[in-house]
Amino acid sequence: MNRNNGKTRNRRSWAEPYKIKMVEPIKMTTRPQREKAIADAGFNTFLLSSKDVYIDLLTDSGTNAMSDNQWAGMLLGDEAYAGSRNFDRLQKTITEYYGYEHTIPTHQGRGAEHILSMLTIRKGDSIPGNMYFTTTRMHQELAGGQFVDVIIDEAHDPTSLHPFKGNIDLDKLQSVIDDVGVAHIPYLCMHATVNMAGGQPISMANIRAASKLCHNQDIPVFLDATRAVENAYFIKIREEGFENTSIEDILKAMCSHTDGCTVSGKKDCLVNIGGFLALNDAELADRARNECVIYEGLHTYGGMAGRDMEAMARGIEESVEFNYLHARIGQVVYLGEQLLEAGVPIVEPIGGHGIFVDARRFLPHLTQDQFPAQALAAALYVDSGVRGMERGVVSAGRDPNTGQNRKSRLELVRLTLPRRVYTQAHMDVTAESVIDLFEKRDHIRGLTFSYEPDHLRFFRARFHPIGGDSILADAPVTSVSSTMSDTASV
Ligand code: PLI
Repeated sequence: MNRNNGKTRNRRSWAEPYKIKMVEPIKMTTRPQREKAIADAGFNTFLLSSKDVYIDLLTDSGTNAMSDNQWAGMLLGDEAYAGSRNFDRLQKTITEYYGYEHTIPTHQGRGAEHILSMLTIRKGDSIPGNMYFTTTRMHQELAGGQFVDVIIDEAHDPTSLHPFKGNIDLDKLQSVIDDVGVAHIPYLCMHATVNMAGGQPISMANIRAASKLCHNQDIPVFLDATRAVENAYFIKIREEGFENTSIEDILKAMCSHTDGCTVSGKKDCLVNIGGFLALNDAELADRARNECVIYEGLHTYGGMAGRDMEAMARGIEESVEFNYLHARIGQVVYLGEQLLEAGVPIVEPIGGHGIFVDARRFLPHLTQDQFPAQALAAALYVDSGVRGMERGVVSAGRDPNTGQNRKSRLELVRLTLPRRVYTQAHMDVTAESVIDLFEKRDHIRGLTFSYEPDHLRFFRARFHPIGGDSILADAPVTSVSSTMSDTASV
């Protein structure tokens, strides 16, 4: 297969702009070992021990490989409790690349979400956004608010080929504002890229238009810039007028339309831990520093070591290099194209940080209350030791007001690619396993809960297969009708 990022088949291939200097051995397991491991883990891939995983595509969060330059920076950690030099360097780098004036460091992305939510949301508020993200919505709800989805309809359709499925529907946004009133909208929560939609980007035109709509009505806009660099890559290759603009300039232009951002540094910033809240408003930043010292750590480290901040600053500089991004997203495309060629249903267009297999179409014999995406992730692990993650009805959780399951329209298994970690051969092994499973898909059993935690249940829930003890049955499984009660779709 020619690795050409979905363009013409005749172009010459590219290769990663780095070479491997150090390796981490991984264990090969047998199928009986994996059958036992997944049963012990309650058929939840989050509960597997990493030592039992062959190719770990659970997440791209904190799983990045750092460069020699970043590791060298780790030795320059200034571990002073207050006023670390590495914080100054990080803050300058964030201002240079993202454009915001004030940086509040946090232990990871959800720390920034917590601070922003506490400072801006009052009980009864509504927060419109381009699709929910699990931790973001949790913090919005804990602060007394409620998330309202205003993403375009195409985002909920895995087959739609819209190039910017992360876009905000301006009519939906205006009607939320009209319904609840400006006073009850603390901010627009804008994600770039949109994780739960399949790593789908938002266009510059849409960022500009949605921000203008909000700013005209004095509503601030905060960007979840966790994967904004990857979003900038899509703007460069898909949006007219940006072909010749650097990733750096696109990123800064995206941020310039917003009032601040929350970032999990564990993704684009090419590190293993850390995050930040960045703001333009000096007064809000000051209040955020006050919260930071309570929940995260002093406002010049926020839960990160000095060495972590140095690595993050260097990672940000590396993250905007076009050739790196081309290889990173090209690897995702390489995996996705193999699956598409074999007829495996995945979310299209292929997104930025992973392949999202459409479990509804993959397992039509299972109803959503049998957790098809959870079941498929468990079956994939048993087949080959590849670990993916459910992004469907289990992740969507329950409505805090009614206690009913939120029936997500998307029912996906995410195969997320850590940055600079795996090779083309790992992608081949993954694709072969998914394709083999697709051929015996009617042998995959549904699941039922055996333990359901109160919050963010997908992390720690446990399940049991329906009609047997193993996730893969010896014979085809017959379909059963749905009984799950649900509220509004998410
Ligand atoms: O995992 P944190 O706390 O560093 O970041 C939370 C977070 C915020 N926004 C977005 C878009 C995320 O994707 C995100 C975390 N994502 C994880 C853990 C993931 O596996 O996708």
